[in-house]
Amino acid sequence: MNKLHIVSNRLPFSIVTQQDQISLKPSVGGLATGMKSVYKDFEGRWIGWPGVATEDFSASDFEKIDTMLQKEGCETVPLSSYEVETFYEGFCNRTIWPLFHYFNQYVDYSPEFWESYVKVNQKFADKTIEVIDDGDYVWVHDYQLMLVPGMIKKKRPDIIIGFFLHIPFPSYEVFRFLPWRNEILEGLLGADLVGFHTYDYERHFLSSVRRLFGYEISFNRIHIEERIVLADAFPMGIDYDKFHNAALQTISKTLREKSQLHQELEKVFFVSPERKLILSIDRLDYSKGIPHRLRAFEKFLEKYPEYRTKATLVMLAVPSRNSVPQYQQLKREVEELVGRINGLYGSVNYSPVWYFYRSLPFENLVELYSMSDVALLTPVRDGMNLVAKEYVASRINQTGVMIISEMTGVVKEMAEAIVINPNNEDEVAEAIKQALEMPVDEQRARMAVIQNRLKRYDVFKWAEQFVASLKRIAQIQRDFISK
Ligand code: ADQ
Repeated sequence: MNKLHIVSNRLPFSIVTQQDQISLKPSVGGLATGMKSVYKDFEGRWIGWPGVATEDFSASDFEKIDTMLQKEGCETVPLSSYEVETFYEGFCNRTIWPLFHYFNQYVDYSPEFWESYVKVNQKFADKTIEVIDDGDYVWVHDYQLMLVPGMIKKKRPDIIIGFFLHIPFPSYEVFRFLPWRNEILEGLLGADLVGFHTYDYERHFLSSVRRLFGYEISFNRIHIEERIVLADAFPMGIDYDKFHNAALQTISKTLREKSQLHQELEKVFFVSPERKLILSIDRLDYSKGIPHRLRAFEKFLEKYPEYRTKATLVMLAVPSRNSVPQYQQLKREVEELVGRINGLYGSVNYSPVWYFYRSLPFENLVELYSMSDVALLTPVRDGMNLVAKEYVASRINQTGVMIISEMTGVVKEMAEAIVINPNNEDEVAEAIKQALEMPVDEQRARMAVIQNRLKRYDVFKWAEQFVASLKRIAQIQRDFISK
């Protein structure tokens, strides 16, 4: 049987140490969910970093971790703390992430970061090559590993490789800033299939390939000497049923079963039944447009005083990349804005913004999704945005309104939402009003269409279609060579 191996920066487990006991905690993220269905079926290995630096454990403990992961079908790529700093926090999060999200002013072009990126990508490629058998497939994920396809292809030209980028691929005018743009493209072109969330990102990629290398491109096929590379769009979905079923359960919970958060929220509604909840959930990242959202909400309260006391913004931000200065600065900015709005419009019985700087368990997340009248998501740039899809899946009675930024990948699947430009604070303020006043029939009509779409194309379908394309390209490649 031909196996399918997954390669991603992080393995689908995190390492937990409690009273000197080391254990593995499975990741519940979207990628892990989608991939579990394919890599188990194909009996492949998952190659990645366990999320801890080698120095954090003794050699024998690290060996223990390695053995535990092996049993779960994983192959470990160990990284030293220097590599974590220069590869992951460096080139990945201080060079590629800001550049690909159009934050050129934040990009750090240190050659030291690039050198580390090359070395670490080689480690991932070498580990993958060790486990490959003839006829296997490899699926590499995301911006941390863009050189890996090329590195594998160099040693194993016979292996069919897929690559999926989870963040935007920027327009050529932005991509060209990168001193190592040619090397990155060469790395990606080592894949036989390069996947993106949207057709726009695919187009940007093809345009960079054309301009930098001048390869012949017909439709979405790139002709490189004796091979073909296919670029295509695969919008990533979520585990729709998991969110939908959890939301169903939330509704039927008895008082005792409800979480503290749920009970607190119900108390608020009891005191003021007309109170509306507006929800926003993201990692605390400058690409998510969090200050834009807060300023727009402030404008909304300023312009429509009748909503002071009647509308609360529940804002969840998951701590992220704390070691990068721009993230620390963003955290301060968000705290100041929250403080300002609550100071201006708050009272003993009313906090305009409830701000939680933490990760919440799945159960609480679903409770919030199902209790919120509006989801307000304002990224200034976002590859897809799965939160938007999770909110939709959790709306059992099909009420609820989605306000979504036009700068996200998900907007392509949500034409029925209220679409805004996050830089236009007046427009966002008006959108909040429109959402809060939208008749229930209209909410249901819009939500039903989005739900049907997302239900059909869930994370399992996404993975299945990518793998099906990978198999098709294997055939195309063979036909092309035999011509
Ligand atoms: P992210 O930038 O992390 O992903 P997103 O797609 O929104 O963004 O996924 C975030 C995930 O974290 C969601 O599943 C959400 O439920 C969870 N989450 C957020 N806040 C949480 C909280 N407070 N507590 C618990 N869980 C929380 C990157 C790209 C995206 C792309 C995905 C997938 O930046 O554009 O959609 O990969 O490809």
